[in-house]
Amino acid sequence: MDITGPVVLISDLHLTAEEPSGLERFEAFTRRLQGVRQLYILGDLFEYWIGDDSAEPLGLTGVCTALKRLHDSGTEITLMTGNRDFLLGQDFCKNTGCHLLPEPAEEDISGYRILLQHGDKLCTDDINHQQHRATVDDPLWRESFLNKSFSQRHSLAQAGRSLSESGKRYQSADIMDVNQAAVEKALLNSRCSLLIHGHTHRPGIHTITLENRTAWRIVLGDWTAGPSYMCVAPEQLDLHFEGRVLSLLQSKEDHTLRLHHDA
Ligand SMILES: [Mn+2]
Repeated sequence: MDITGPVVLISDLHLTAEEPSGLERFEAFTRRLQGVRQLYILGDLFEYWIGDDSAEPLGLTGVCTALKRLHDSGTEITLMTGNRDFLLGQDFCKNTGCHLLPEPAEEDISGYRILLQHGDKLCTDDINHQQHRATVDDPLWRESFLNKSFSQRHSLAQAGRSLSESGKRYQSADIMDVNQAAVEKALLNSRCSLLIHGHTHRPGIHTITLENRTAWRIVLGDWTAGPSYMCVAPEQLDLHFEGRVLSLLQSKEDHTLRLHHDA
């Protein structure tokens, strides 16, 4: 799989020392990114993160080193947090050379204005998840959590993870996907006709007809089957996942985008 664009977006790597092959895969991928102008990470880089003192005790210093090396080689790294690693903060960014990007964000990328989100906040049918997210987004909750000792935070996170794993088994496939009305609202509230998000682990490109325009929703894949990433170049957006490529190609005549499947 080729890295073709000056800007690359990834999400949902769910890196953890419990799966060393994932860490190796990420480090190898960052080496392939040398020369890329900008890397966006749209959340859930880590399976969990419980404060910026986590890297060493969680066995994740290699990831930080790989990011720092990439940054030092000239690639700008822009990081949005996800629902697993929402506690990534300024110390992590300082150590790795990343910029933190608040969610949602509208960014100018290779001539396109693109709405970026992790994606879980678009899954509005998942009421339990939205309640949990509202709790952990509260600055008072965060302050009190981060003031606990590392081992207390670790126990709480482990308990939360096992709850979330068992909870998922009882939810229907539909509930875990984005809500169409939430997607339309997010696009209408923005000046964008492109939305890129992750979280659902359902990579694909979907067209959306809004009141006044056609828009596209691009979903980044997770990394279970290998790196999934999006390259954004001035006339072409390529989504790589599971050994496939889906592309949006810009027409030379009217600058509209059309979907192209690989052979
Ligand atoms: Mn997520």
